Amino acid sequence: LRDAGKLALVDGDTHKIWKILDTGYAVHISRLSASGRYVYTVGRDGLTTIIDMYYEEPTTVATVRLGSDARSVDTSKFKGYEDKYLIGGTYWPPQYSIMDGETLEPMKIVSTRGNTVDGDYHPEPRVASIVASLTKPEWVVNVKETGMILLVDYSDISNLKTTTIESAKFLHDGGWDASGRYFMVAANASNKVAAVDTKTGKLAALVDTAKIPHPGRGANFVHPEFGPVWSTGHLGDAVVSLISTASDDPKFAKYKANNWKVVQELKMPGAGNLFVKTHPKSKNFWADAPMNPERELAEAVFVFDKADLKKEPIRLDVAKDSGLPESKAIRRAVQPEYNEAGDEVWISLWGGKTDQSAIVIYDDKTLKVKKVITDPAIVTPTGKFNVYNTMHDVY
Ligand code: DHE
Repeated sequence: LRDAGKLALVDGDTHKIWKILDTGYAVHISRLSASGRYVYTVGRDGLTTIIDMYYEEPTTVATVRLGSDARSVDTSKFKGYEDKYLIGGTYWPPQYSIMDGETLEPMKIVSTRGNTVDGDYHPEPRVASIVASLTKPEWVVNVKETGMILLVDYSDISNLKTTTIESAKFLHDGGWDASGRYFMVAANASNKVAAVDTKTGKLAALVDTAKIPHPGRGANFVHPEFGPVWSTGHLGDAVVSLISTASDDPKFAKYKANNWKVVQELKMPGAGNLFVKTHPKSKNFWADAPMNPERELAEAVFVFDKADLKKEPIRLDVAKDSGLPESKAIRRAVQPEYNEAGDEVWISLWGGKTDQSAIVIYDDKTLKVKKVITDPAIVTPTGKFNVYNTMHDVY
């Protein structure tokens, strides 16, 4: 609940609000512990909170200030290290910190200052996305202004090993490909997506894309013609780019020639996309356009049929479907998020601080509204993080 500086925990079965807890200022993202017991939130003021969901009522059990400006946090997820450490990245100071996963005691503070991929010195490169590997004891830490991707190996914290991979400047958000081997991250102002091979610890590719890719964590599916793809929307172009991803699975060997190419651009009715999402059990692919200046695009989401992606997407008018009275201000439909079963899609209708906002829940098969949560406490909802899907990188 961005402008309220709070997090709402919502019961996915009953669609009822379970508890609302304070977080940092303009809370940004939430991540789940490997166990699924803890939620980690990070506010833009750097305040990170751990919420224990195994109490009678979810309870904030520890907090730490990572710095004064932050966007990203994740836990350690590799077998034997589950939730042992927490890592937080800051915009200011330019650094990442590693903390004890339970107490949040700081253990390591590592500056990101250094040279950019162009060779210039940068005094305050910001830490953008951080994602925990499930296949190795490491985090992928993306440094915006230098274009450096750090693979931080936490297996021996006292002898911290880091691989620094040169990619492209202005790294932002990203996610895993379906195999969990490649990390795909937007170098948004360079109109590129970097693919990092975490098995070899090297850059697998730099993919030229349409303008300003903005994937969130992206979306993975097996394309009927091109095989496994990871997708990103674009703030600067009216397309969704599908990038062919390599796979060790012999059944996908025939797609190898496509790897690391944009194999299709889905036509969106306008630019201003922030997030895309799909689910292995769904035949749909959802894309928002909250940053488009036109109301009929910003207040809607667009649903493609994965079996026929050339077909025009279905437009769902989220603001109208919310049943809320018309508003002069544009209420942005943002960030489709599936439930664990893959049969519901939750969309935030992000109104102004004093407007009534909503979370609109669609039936993924019928595209009909299943439920609208308009509790007055739901103030400026933006990101939603299904516990199971966020724990297991299902997107
Ligand atoms: Fe985000 C992800 C940075 C504005 C909602 N955003 C991210 C990530 C980064 C980032 C680095 C990846 C985190 C990760 O995976 O570890 N966001 C920034 C900015 O610098 C920017 C552009 C401006 C700012 O000053 O913060 C910005 N972000 C926004 C918004 O205005 C959004 C739409 C509403 C809000 O809540 O602030 C917004 N960002 C999100 C969401 C995610 C995110 C919901 C996670 C998406 C997911 O599904 O994982």
